[in-house]
Amino acid sequence: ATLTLGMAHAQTPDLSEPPAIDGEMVGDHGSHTIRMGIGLAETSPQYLSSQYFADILAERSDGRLTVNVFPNSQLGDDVQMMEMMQTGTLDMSYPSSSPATTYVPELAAFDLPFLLPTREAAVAVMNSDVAQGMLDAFDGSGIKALAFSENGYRQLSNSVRPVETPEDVGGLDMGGLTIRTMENPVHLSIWETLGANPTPMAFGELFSAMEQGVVDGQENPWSTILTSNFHEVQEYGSETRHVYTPFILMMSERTWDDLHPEYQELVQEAARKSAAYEIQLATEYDDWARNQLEERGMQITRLNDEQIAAFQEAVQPVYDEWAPEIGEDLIADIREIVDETMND
Ligand code: 2Q2
Repeated sequence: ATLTLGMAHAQTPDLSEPPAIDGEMVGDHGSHTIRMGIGLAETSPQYLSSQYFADILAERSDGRLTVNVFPNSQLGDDVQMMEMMQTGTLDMSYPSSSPATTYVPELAAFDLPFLLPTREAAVAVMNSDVAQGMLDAFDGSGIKALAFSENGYRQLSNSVRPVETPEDVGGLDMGGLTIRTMENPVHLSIWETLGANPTPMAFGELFSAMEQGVVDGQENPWSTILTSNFHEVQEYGSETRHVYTPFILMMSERTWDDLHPEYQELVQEAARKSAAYEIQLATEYDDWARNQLEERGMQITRLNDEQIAAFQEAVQPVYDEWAPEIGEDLIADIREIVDETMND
């Protein structure tokens, strides 16, 4: 992959190779070139797993299905690329679930803070019938939602001060931090509740907004912070793990409807396999990326159980406000899946 000029990308950890591509060759049902836009860099799990998706399609279709992946928000940001898939001007993308709540409001369950306490619980929820129901709910919107994978546990970073407590966010007399959020109402609510000044913004504009001091901070998984070089403009990190965000692998329904049923089956199979691989890569990246950020000068505060509990308590009003909107039953179903993984 050609590296983007001027953005010296971090190297990657020792990542697992993708599983060998096996399975039947599909029949000859014509050739398709699929354009896919993603937000992250070539070193990210999102990009590496998208290449694996492309390899499965090419190999199993004898080269008739080609996927060209455009990283670094080159084709637009999450909201724009979802609109482009709806109108059929873009074939695929891989946004977070958060900006997609405009299509499927139930996805906002994933934005509730501290709902998914462990990766095992998060993966169990993403692989559940409840989650499949959310993917199916896209049908008819112009977007075919194929699979969930891991964007990951979101961590707070900022350029002003170390953050250990909710008060450090709100700043009391110092004034609240200006925090960029995804374009999602629950995230706005989280940071308002913590006393920050939340500013929704497309991911592609975030680096320059931080560089120019338009925002003080943002929140994303460590691997995103590293592979997008945020440490160059963010001095302080706090291991808040306040939300676990999924990615959703998506295809334009126009593109999907154009594919022969045998090709559709292959796309769905390749989506599930590449999503599982992406979760494995994201897992291997997470702690490594945090350590890399520290090596590159970021001051990262790890929070102990009491400090996390203080954040959980401080954002309780978010549940009070949003649980009725999202659906108490849906949240209860998710909590049941979470509890099952915790009791094992
Ligand atoms: O904070 C964000 O916007 C990111 O977590 C993005 O949702 C994510 O990186 C996508 O832009 C990837 O296409």
